[in-house]
Amino acid sequence: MEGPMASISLAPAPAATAGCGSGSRFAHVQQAPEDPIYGVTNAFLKDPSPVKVNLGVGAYRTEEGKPLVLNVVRKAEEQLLADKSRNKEYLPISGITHFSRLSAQLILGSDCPAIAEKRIVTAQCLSGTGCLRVGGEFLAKHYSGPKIIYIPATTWTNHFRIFPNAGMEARTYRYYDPKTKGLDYEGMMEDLRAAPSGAVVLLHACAHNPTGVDPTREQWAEIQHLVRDEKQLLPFFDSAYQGFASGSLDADAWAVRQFVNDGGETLVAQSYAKNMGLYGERVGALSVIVKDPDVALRIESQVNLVIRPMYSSPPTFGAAIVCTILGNKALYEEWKVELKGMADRIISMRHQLFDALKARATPGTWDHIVNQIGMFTYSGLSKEQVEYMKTEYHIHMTSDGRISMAGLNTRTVPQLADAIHAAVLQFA
Ligand code: PLA
Repeated sequence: MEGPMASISLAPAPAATAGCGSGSRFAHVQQAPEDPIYGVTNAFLKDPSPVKVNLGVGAYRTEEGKPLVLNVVRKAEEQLLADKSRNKEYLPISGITHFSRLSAQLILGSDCPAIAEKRIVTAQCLSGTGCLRVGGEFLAKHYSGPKIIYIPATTWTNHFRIFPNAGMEARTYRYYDPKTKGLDYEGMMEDLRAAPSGAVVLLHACAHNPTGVDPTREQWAEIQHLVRDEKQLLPFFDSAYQGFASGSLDADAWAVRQFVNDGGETLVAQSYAKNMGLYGERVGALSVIVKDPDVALRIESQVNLVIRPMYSSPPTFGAAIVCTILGNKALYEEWKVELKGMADRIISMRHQLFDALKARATPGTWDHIVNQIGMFTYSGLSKEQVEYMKTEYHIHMTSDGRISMAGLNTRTVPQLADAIHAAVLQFA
C-alpha cells in the first residue's frame, strides 16, 4: 500500500513530547452507545444477506424498495437550477422569510388569526430535530415557567437527548398502554395533572412515533382543557408527519390548530423530511405563537441569538424547494396527490401485513397493525423476537418492536409475516 495514509498508519508510535504526558488526553473517553435507530441502519448495511430488509429508520420506500424523490421536488429543483439569478449567499439567521410564512400557513391554516395578528415568530431550522433543539434552548433561556418538559414515556428516543442538551429538564408522562396497545389516556391525564403548573408539554401533532397511537378528537379536547385551563402548561408540538398519517395536510394539523386557535401560547416544530421526502436536505420550521405582536418581535431576536452561535444560519436549497412547491398552486396540488399516494401505500401495507398474519393464523391479536396511525406499527414484539427475526429472517427493526411500514412492499410482506409468525411461536 502506498500514499500518505499508509505511512501514517505504519509509523511507529511517536515518543512522548516533554511536558505533554505519555498517554492521550482523551484516553478516558468511553465508547458511546449506538443510536437505537441509526444503529439499525448500520446493522442492515453490514448484513450480507441478499434478502435483507430494513424496517428501522422511518424513511419512505417505493413498492420497489427504493428511496423516493417526489416528482414535484424534481420539478422544483429544475426550476431552481434554471434560474441563473440565484446565488449562494448566506441566508439570514432565521432563514428565508417567505419559507417561514408558507410553513406557518401550512401547519396553522392560511386563515389563522395568529398569523394575521403577527403573533407568531417562525424560523427556518435544521429539520424537525433542529427546530426542537432551538425551541428547547430558547425555552431554557427565556421561558418564565418551570424549565421542565413533559415527554411521553414512549416516544421518539431522541427527545430524551434533545431537551436536556438544550438545558431543559425532561420528565415523562404515561402515554402508551402495552396491554391495550392503545393510549393510556387516564395515565396521561393523571401525570399531566400532577405536573407543576406552567410546565412545558411535548405533544406529537399526529402519527405518534413509535406507537402509532393518537388521542381521539374528544380526548384532544379534554387534553386541551387540562393544558390550558387547569394547568397553564405550555404545549410544544412536534409535527414530523403532517399529511403522512391520513393523507390530508389539514386533517393531520387538526390538533395543532385547535390549540393555536384558542389564543393560547404554543410552540410547533415542523419537519419536511417525511412529507416532502427532503430527509437529508434538513428543512424545518420552528414557530413560537404568543399573545402579543410586540412580544413576538422580541422573541424573534432571541431565537436568532440561539441560532447564531449554534450554526449561524440554515442551508438554502431545501427551503428553496419548499418555497417553490408551496408557492405555486399547480405544484402544491401535485404535491398533495403524491403525499396522499405515500400515505395510502403505507395504509395498504398495514392491511397486507394484517391479512398475511391472519392467513398464517399467527397466535395473538393483530388489529393494532391496521388501527395504528402513520409510518410505524408498534408491534408488541419483544427484544428477543426482534433479534430472532434479524438473525433468522434478515429483517432489521428497532429493538422496541417498531416496524417502519413505509419500508415494506408487496414482495417483503410475506417474509415479514413468516418472520413474525416464527418469532411468536419460538418465544410463546
Ligand atoms: N420528531 C419525530 C417524532 C420523529 O419521528 C423524527 C424523525 C423527527 C422529529 C426528526 O426528523 P428530522 O430531524 O429528520 O426532521 N424520526 C425518524 C428518523 C424518521 C430519526 O430517527 O431521525 C425515525 O426513524 O424515528
